[in-house]
Amino acid sequence: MAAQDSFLNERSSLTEEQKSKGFVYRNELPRAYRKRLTIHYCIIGVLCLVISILIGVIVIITSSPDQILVEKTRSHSKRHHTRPSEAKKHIGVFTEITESETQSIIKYLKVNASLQLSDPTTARPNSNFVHTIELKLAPKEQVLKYLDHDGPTPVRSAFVSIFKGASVTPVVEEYEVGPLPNITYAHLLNTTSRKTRIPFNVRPFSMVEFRSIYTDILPVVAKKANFLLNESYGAEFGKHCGDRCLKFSMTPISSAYLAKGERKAWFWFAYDLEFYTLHPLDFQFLVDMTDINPSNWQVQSVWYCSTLFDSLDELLEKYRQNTINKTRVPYPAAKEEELLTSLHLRGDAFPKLNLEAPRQFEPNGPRYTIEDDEVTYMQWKFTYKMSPTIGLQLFNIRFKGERIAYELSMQEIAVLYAANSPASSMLYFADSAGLFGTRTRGLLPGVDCPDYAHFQDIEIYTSNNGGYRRFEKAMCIFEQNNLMPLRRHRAYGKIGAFYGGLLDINLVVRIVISVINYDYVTDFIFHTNGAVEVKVASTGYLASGFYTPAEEQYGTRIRENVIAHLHHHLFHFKADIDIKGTANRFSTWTIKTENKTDEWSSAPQNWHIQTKIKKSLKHSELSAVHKYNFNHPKYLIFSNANQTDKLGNQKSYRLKINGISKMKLPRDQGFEPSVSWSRYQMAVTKQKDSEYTSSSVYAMWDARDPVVNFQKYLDDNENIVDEDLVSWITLGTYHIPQTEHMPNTPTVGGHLSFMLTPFNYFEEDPSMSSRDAIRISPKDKTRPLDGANVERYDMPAGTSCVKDTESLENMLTNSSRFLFF
Ligand SMILES: *[C@@H]1O[C@H](CO)[C@@H](O)[C@H](O)[C@H]1NC(C)=O
Ligand SMILES: *[C@@H]1O[C@H](CO)[C@@H](O)[C@H](O)[C@H]1NC(C)=O
Ligand SMILES: *[C@@H]1O[C@H](CO)[C@@H](O)[C@H](O)[C@H]1NC(C)=O
Ligand SMILES: *[C@@H]1O[C@H](CO)[C@@H](O)[C@H](O)[C@H]1NC(C)=O
Ligand SMILES: *[C@@H]1O[C@H](CO)[C@@H](O)[C@H](O)[C@H]1NC(C)=O
Ligand SMILES: *[C@@H]1O[C@H](CO)[C@@H](O)[C@H](O)[C@H]1NC(C)=O
Ligand SMILES: *[C@@H]1O[C@H](CO)[C@@H](O)[C@H](O)[C@H]1NC(C)=O
Ligand SMILES: *[C@@H]1O[C@H](CO)[C@@H](O)[C@H](O)[C@H]1NC(C)=O
Ligand SMILES: [Cu+2]
Repeated sequence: MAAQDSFLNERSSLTEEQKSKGFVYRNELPRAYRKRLTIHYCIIGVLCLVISILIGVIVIITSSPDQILVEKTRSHSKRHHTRPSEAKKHIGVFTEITESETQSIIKYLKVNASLQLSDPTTARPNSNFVHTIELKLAPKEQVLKYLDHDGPTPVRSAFVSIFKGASVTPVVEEYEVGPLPNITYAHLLNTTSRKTRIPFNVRPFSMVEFRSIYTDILPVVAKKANFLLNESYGAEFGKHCGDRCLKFSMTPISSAYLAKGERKAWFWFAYDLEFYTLHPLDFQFLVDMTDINPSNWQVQSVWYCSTLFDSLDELLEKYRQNTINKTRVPYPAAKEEELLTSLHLRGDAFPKLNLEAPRQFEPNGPRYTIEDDEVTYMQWKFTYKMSPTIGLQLFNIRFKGERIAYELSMQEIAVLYAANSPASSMLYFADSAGLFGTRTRGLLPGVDCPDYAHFQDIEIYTSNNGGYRRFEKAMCIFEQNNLMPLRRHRAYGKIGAFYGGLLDINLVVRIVISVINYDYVTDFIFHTNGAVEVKVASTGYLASGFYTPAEEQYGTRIRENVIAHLHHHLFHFKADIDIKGTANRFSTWTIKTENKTDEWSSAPQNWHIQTKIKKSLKHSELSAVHKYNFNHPKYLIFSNANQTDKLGNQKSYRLKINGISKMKLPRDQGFEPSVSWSRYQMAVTKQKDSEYTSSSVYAMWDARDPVVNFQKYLDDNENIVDEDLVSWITLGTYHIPQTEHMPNTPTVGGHLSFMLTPFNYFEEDPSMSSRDAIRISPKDKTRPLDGANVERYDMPAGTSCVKDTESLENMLTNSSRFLFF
């Protein structure tokens, strides 16, 4: 990711995609064939309608629980539609702060004259304004009492961050405001787990600050340097650039690389073409933004043509005097459609015929329900919430009525670059500064999620969006099968032939976080066997820099003047796991090697080497940190010691991590303290309400003294035996770019994931109760090749809406040879 104002702004690449889609779909079929296809589909459409009417009738006259579920679903989630905002929204313990609550909070705070609050749409950096408002989750113990034991409704309050640029000592303060809806207090949060009075120089960027960058910095630089920019690159910055324009990017500098109290950023120019992060130029300038008054911000160093100048004036003077090297790059000649950096179709188009790609559909409509923020799917139930800062959080995740996890959420996305030039080498991004809740929107039906998915709008308050706003299609929920058997067995042969199989059918909650150039697709996947999986993949554009030989070892030259730099993607997740209650323990089961004497062996060599399990209960937070070691393969097990099955197995869930990555920055050096969580592939802490998140919106700036220091959560080294435990998982990967990452990096091969999967928790696989399974048994056990019965557990035998395929019944009725031979 490269940082500039679109960190906060909507970007409009969709229209481009739609344009290119029109091109893809141009008709290449002979006219007659085209007509036939159309008619065929029309008939199918009518058939579908008839079938769904029939199903509707069946639903009404029969009353098996599953069918009632189908009926309920229909009235709740409308396909292709987001739910309208209800006037009287049900407010649960996990419900994000509502519009009317936001109004009350703002009103309450505005009454307090000492806060001098400005409206964020007109505020300046030296004003006070409310940056974010979100739910302050009630203490877990209270929430559980309320949920499980009819306890009192916990007091509802909000977590409010206020930028106080107008203070004598400018500061960001974090308040708790409550109780909602009839507010009586707004007090500074009181916790030792994070700073709640934050030095102003480590504040996250805001629309307010960007407005000043546009008015106080860029015009000054452009006015002086546009002639140089035009001579060097054939383009200019500002209003009068015509059709050859430059765009700026911004690299905020972590406090680790600055004197105490300073706030600085590198800016650099790129061609304003699709897409500008692949069109960087070698003009970078450093701005001191420490002063709260933007008119005192100063351009300091300038980097141009691989040379660092002490000031813009020095560069311009030497440039005019011709005493320095000059860059001469022609403005890209190609039409935008032909640029290798654009997302328009190009090359030898395929497929040759206008035949649609395979896709999934729901034959009988959705099989899940969404009531307020609660999703029910088969044996699963959970509540979702979209926080402006953290983004999507899932709460109270239950399987068969038992809580498996109290919270599951992403905490941070970091991208750490390496480079020679100043602006690129200072790129250390902690993306939550861009406010994840506002980065998720605009999911495209049929591409980002299946067209039959439920698309959910969200509403949140942030100053960056000028107040309480709705973001459309911010998340989607859909059921799918991933075309992989969850389980199957084909027992073949003359005796005992049978077949049993079940697809991995699951429910997906998906968001795509777009942060300038990168798009992070994050899925929460609920499988029918009681496993819940979290998966993230990145796509979108690379960030890049101007190529010089000095950049060679930091990346891949992907075009004449462009190098895409090596970078490290890191993702941090929170999984508040609860196994049969909150008193849990964590053990590692390590695979060891033993040298064993085989007493029964008659060979002269009577010993043999084999593996064995060593179970090790972890007693304290520091002893439970997981640093992957190839020599010691491990299972990570969360158990309830008091819940053993009759065989003595402790009921447990296993955490399986698929996407470990080694942090190569030394501990406590540079940016590293802001992402101290990345020291561990997994860590376990005793649950504390105050240790709510592992990162913060300040992480991009605060390395000198992190606002949230995850390491501190571990350093008190609490006992973790039979305690309420939280697991923190780091996923990551290094990217060394390649030319094929133009224009976009693919998600293919890039999925990182972890999974919570039952481990001796159930006596047998819970998916055994799935009526989506199929069993095939020979009609006559002694003659397995002479026909077999298909058992579908009363499920419909398949709606042939899209294409007539031979039914399994037909295929198997007189010969099952292909299966059992
Ligand atoms: C007003 O805000 C200040 C902090 O700026 C706080 O100390 C004071 O208690 C607030 N007054 C009321 C009535 O909430
Ligand atoms: C809040 O105040 C309103 C109006 O005064 C009152 O009707 C309502 O019951 C109060 N709500 C709570 C939760 O106290
Ligand atoms: C913070 O909370 C602690 C414990 O609840 C209390 O002793 C202390 O006085 C509080 N500090 C402030 C500044 O409110
Ligand atoms: C840049 O320079 C070219 C060539 O001198 C000139 O035609 C053009 O108008 C300049 N661009 C701007 C925006 O002034
Ligand atoms: C200009 O570039 C050349 C070739 O890269 C280099 O040898 C020379 O030192 C540079 N001159 C200045 C003034 O930087
Ligand atoms: C295993 O034990 C036997 C008998 O003590 C010994 O001779 C042999 O070297 C051992 N092998 C290894 C690999 O340690
Ligand atoms: C486990 O059960 C024993 C006996 O019922 C009880 O004393 C103990 O507190 C329980 N421990 C936990 C962690 O629940
Ligand atoms: C299966 O065999 C029966 C009896 O011989 C026959 O009537 C039927 O048409 C056959 N079905 C298929 C699909 O071949
Ligand atoms: Cu990458």
